[in-house]
Parts: sequence; structure tokens; C-alpha cells
Amino acid sequence: MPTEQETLTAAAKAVIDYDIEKAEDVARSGLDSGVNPVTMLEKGFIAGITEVGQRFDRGEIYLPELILAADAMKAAVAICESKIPKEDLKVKKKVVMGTVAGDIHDIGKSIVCSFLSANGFEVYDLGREIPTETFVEKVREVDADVVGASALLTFTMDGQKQLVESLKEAGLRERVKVIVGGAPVNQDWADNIGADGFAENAAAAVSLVKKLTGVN
Ligand code: B1M
Repeated sequence: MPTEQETLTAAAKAVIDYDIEKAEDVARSGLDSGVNPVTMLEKGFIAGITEVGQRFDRGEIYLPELILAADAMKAAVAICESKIPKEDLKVKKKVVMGTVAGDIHDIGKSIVCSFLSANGFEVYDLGREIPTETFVEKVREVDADVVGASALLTFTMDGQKQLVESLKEAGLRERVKVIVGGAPVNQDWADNIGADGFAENAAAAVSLVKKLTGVN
């Protein structure tokens, strides 16, 4: 039986090696040996995809490898997510989430959604490349308590600003809290665009949404 550290190292390596089958095997055997799915995501698979991103940044690998690594990551995330312990109690607060227009990065957003669901929130995951109007329509339709916009590209972050502005124009801004996240996003940006909060990772997103909705 591998130790927890061996599992985390193997998880990162499977993503770095673009090995989908290995990533799935490590996820399953890690869960079987009792490794917490959240730990496996954060300290294993996310560590791996972060390293892949750095290699891409340095020009050591190219888009095809990045796509393969993302596929390995997604396969592992699907297995881990299904085992995240769920809160019994529905908190009856509604969260609309999506990745902004022009941006296909959805791995982090999907992890945030599953963490929120696991904590009892009713989550409406719109998906990726979501136009501002679609966010606004969904907020109105479900009378959302929180709307979250993820952006992974410096040139798509503006979609988060547009969301705040469009909610104001639609007369909904006072009724819904806006949160933003994604690798290039930070608290300063959230403050500048008038969002209610920024979260660095999925666990922080849960704490933030709880705080904004008054859930303990
Ligand atoms: Co792309 N990509 N990518 N990519 N990619 C980045 C973002 C990049 C930083 C890589 C790099 O150069 N080092 C770079 C952006 C540079 C920039 O804008 N300054 C980049 C680029 C350039 C591109 C393309 C333009 C490449 C090209 O075509 N030449 C292209 C973009 C296409 C488009 O969107 N229009 C592209 C494509 C892709 C793939 C398709 C191959 C794939 C995405 C697959 C998918 O998501 N379905 C991909 C990937 C995998 C990455 C990296 C390597 C990893 C992203 C990821 O999944 N991380 C990324 C490098 C990096 O970020 N280090 C990179 C793991 C994930 C769990 O973390 O998404 O940060 P993250 O989410 C975290 C937190 O940020 C937070 O919680 C999550 C969980 O902890 N969070 C939120 C996220 N959203 C939140 C929302 C919240 C709250 C918290 O509230 C609303």
C-alpha cells in the first residue's frame, strides 16, 4: 500500500507525464488507501498541473502537451470529486457559477462548484465561455444569493468587471453578491471592479460564500 506522500507524488507525476490512465489509477488507489480526496486534489493533481503550466510558460512544452495534461487532470478530478464528503444539510443558498466569455479554463471552476455543493449550497454551474448576459439571466431566474465568475486569462478578466456592471444595469446588484477567482485574479482586482470578494482556492471560496450568505 503506498504512503500518502507517495500517492501525492504519483498524482502530480501522472499529470506532468500526461498519463490519463495513470492519473485515474492513482486517484482510485489513493482513495482506496484512505487518502482524503481534497488533499489528493490540492497537494497532488493541482501541484502537477501547476508545474505543467510553468513548463508551458517557459516554452518547454507546447499546447498539445498542455491539452493532454489537462485531460489527465480532469479524469482524476472526476474520480476525486465523487468522493468528497457531502454535508447532509442543504443550506438553501443559491450560487450561480461560470467561467467568463472567451475563456475555456474550467477545471478550477468545476472544483469550486463541487466544494460548494459538498457544503450544501445549491450550485448552478453554467459551464465555460459564458457571456455576461447568461450570468445575469440565471441570477434573475433562480434569484441567486451569490454569483461567481472564474477567469484564467489576463485578457478575459474583464468579463468579471462586465458582470458587476451588467448586474447594476439590470437592477440586480443589490440582491446578489459577486465573487471572483482564477489564477490571475486577486483581492485588488476584486476591490477595483466592485466585487464582494475574491477567493484564492476552492476551500477559500466556500469560506467566502458562507461569510457572504451568513451561513456558519
Ligand atoms: Co491555459 N493558460 N491556455 N489551458 N492553462 C494558463 C491559464 C496560463 C497561465 C499558462 C501559462 O502560460 N503559464 C496561460 C495564461 C496566461 C495569461 O493569460 N497571462 C494560459 C494560456 C495562454 C492558454 C491559451 C491561450 C494557450 C493557447 O492557445 N496558446 C489557451 C486559452 C484558450 C481560451 O481559453 N480561450 C489555453 C488552453 C488551455 C487548455 C485547454 C490546454 C487547458 C484548460 C483545460 C480546461 O480547463 N478544461 C489549460 C490549462 C490546464 C492551463 C494551466 C496549465 C492550468 C489551469 C488549471 O486547470 N489549474 C494554466 C497555468 C496555471 O494556472 N498555473 C494555464 C488547476 C486549477 C485547479 O487551478 O484554475 O487556478 P485554477 O483554479 C483554482 C483557483 O484559481 C480558484 O480555485 C481553484 C481550485 O483551487 N478559482 C476560483 C478558480 N476559479 C475560481 C472562481 C472563484 C473562486 C476561486 O469564484 C468565482
